[in-house]
Amino acid sequence: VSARAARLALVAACVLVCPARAANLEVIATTGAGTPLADVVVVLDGESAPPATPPHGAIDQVDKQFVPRVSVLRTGTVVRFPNSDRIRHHVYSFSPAKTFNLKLYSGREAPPVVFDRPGLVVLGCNIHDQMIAFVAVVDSPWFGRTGPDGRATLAVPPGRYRLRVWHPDLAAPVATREFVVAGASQSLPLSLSVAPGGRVAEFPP
Ligand SMILES: [Cu+2]
Repeated sequence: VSARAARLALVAACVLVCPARAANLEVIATTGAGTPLADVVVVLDGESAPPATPPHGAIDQVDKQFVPRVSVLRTGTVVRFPNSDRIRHHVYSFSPAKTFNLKLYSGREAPPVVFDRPGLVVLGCNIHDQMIAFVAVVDSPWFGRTGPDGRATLAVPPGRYRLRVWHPDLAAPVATREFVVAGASQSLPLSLSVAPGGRVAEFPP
């Protein structure tokens, strides 16, 4: 087989099985005052999603804080809870989407937790009241969380989606809306009003 024929066969195979090429969607989140806003969760729910390879994640405990404070995960993700502090923590959740209890432990003793249902899971530590973290569990593979610069980049195939936006400190919920991803890269500016210290914002179902 010549190299050219092999290349043509590869192209033909790809036309048959490769999904449409993903476009980069850049989320740029700021507060009303224009400050970059970290930990904004953006989810695009599409009509068909590729099957999940069993995904894994981790939520660490460092200096009596959960790291990261906000996670967004696909349903079915297996999450480890290493404890990097020299003191023990007791991680729990009363959230309906995942109720669990990792009794006082240190190091890597705690068994992993499978987040097997969509929804928001709020984590706490039984010993340290200030420890709080949020896990947004979603059925879609297309999601992101903004970093300290307020930005997140999602690779999403072109198509029509339902857009969900969430942050734990949202002053008012952001309405879900239809969002069209074109073939080219595009940006999604989000100006969000947050009220830290208030009630945890409801995660849009
Ligand atoms: Cu603790």
